[in-house]
Amino acid sequence: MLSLKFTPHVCTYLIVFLSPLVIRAQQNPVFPGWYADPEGIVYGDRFWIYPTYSAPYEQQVFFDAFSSPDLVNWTKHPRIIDTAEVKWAKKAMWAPGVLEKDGRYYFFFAANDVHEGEIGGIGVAVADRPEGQYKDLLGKPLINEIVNGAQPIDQFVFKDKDGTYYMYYGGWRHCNIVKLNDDFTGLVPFDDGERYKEVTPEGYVEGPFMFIRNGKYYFMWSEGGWGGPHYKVAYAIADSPLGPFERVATILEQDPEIATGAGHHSVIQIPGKDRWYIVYHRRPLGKTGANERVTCIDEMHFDDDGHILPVKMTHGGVRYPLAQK
Ligand code: FUB
Repeated sequence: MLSLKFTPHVCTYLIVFLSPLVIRAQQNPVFPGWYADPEGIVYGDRFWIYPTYSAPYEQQVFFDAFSSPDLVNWTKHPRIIDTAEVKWAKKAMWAPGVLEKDGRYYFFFAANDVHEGEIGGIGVAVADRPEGQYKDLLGKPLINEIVNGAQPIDQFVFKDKDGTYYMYYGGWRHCNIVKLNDDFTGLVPFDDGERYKEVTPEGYVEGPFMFIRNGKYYFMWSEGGWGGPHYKVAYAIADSPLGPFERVATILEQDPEIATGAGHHSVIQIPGKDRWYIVYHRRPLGKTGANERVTCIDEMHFDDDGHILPVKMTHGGVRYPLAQK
């Protein structure tokens, strides 16, 4: 029978070669606390995640951010913006969408769970650093009105190949696309004079996301109710940022071995590489509270035809040291 003596040499071997496995075994969720709707992005040599603080609406009065050099070790940046700064926001601060432009960091968000005739909707803030402090850019919502039945929440800002900035947004099963002006202070009409175009795909509920791979536009969204177990993510592939978006398949959903309610995601591409990670929230097994949502990351792969393969949710999660690109 093989016997193993724990000599100093063997102990060193175990620590060096097995510790990454131990870390992987504990990696999802990526940071502690109830956090949902995570927007992941690479700024310079760090990964960033900007999530919703998942709590009753009246307690959702701020945003925290998280940064990491390797998708494993995360630093919390508390309260990068709150309702004291955004005077029109009272509650339900949700689902950041972020980007850098000309050395400034823009932070789009929704507030107030707005309904017809109320103040609220999609706002935009700006800072000189990814961790803020963010300042409300307009002093009022960028989009307050309800157009085409879409609640103004869950915005995602997308820079097209030609430099045009589009924003996809919408709850209540409707998705609109708008064009943003250069300083993100307003909307620019499309060529036909319209400012809003509905691009809702079959099954869409909320949480739109867009990326380009090999020249194709991948449009993604969440389906089902975010408070329940059946929440999931689906996608379409198109030749234009305006669609049409024909539903291809579900790529993320509950797994009885891992978690329920998986959805409202974003996607991180390692710069310059065909390497992709899905950043999403899910509900731990045994939990049923709507706000019991945690932020996780897993790998996202494509088949040879460019279709997204179903994501395998894990407890182990991922690791990618940006310094070793
Ligand atoms: O977290 C608040 C809301 O839950 C988001 O805006 C929706 O997309 C859903 O995830």
